[in-house]
Amino acid sequence: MNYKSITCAVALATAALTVQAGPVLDAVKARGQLVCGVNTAAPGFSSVDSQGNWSGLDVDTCRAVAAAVLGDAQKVKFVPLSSPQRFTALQSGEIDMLARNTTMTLTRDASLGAVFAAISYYDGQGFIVPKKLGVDSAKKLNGATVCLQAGTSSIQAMADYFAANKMKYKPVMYDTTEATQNAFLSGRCQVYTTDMSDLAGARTRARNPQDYVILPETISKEPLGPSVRRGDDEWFQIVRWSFYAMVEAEESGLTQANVDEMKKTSTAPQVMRLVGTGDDMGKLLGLDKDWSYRIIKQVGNYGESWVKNFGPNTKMNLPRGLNKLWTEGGLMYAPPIR
Ligand SMILES: N[C@@H](CCC(=O)N[C@@H](CS)C(=O)NCC(=O)O)C(=O)O
Repeated sequence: MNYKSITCAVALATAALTVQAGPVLDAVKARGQLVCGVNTAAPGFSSVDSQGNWSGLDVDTCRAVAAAVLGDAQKVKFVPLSSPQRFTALQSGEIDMLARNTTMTLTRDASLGAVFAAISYYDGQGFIVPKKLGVDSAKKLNGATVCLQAGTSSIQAMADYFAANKMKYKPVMYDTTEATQNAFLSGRCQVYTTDMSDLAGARTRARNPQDYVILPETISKEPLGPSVRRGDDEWFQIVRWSFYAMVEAEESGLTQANVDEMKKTSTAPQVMRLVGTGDDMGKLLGLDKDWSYRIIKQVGNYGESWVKNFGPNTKMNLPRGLNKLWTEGGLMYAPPIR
């Protein structure tokens, strides 16, 4: 046997292994509910209305996992977490997964007991300033007083950018978004810096949004995505592929509205795997054959969720930009479900 055929034999043997359910999957099934850590209020990612209904892209990521695992996207308990609380909640077992506009960085992925399962939103950090400050570029912020939120990746990105550009600033730190934004909107600092997606939300909170301007520079990469606790590979796979199923559904033209029809009629292998009529992908994840069909039916594809939460009919009204599919010039790309 040459080296290549040995490698193939090993790969086949591995594929034939029976899948063990991880402890988190067992616990979620026994509880009949997924516990998901989300933002207290980040328009587009997660927010709750006066009836207690949650919505947002992160909320949909949690719902996709519940649909895959429990058969019902509604079986989620949302635990609102502030920036400084989020990783402790994951480490302690208070939540099964974290989907809270959280940036994947090497430090977080390697040292906080968390592991990132996917990137669900490509963001970047920016600045908002009052128009009357008369500044049109981040390069003109030398000496500014800057509002920042504790426990966020914004602090390091800010320090890096100012150091690289040989500028100084005075940081003013708050624990919650509300306190940070209020401080900025009431003039206690001249600049507020955070993810571009958050800046859009912050401006909507101003009494006169037109009095504020978001500066053109994006100073960092902020790839946001769901994470799970270290040590349960099976659970990691479930969260990762539940999200990818939403992206693959968009690539394959599957929507909430057409998925039933496609389940009945499609003969395309890629579509058939996703709607549960082709090769069984679920059993490799410890799930049933309809896991991804339910995600599409109950939650929708990635693009549907994006447009519902950030699109032109929302107060966020953000350009899809890097979050377009790779086939349309963006970065959103799901490894194949086959
Ligand atoms: N993506 C960044 C920032 C995420 C973040 O926490 N942003 C703040 C600023 S808007 C936020 O969402 N705060 C909400 C809260 O603490 O309730 C990170 O992962 O650190």
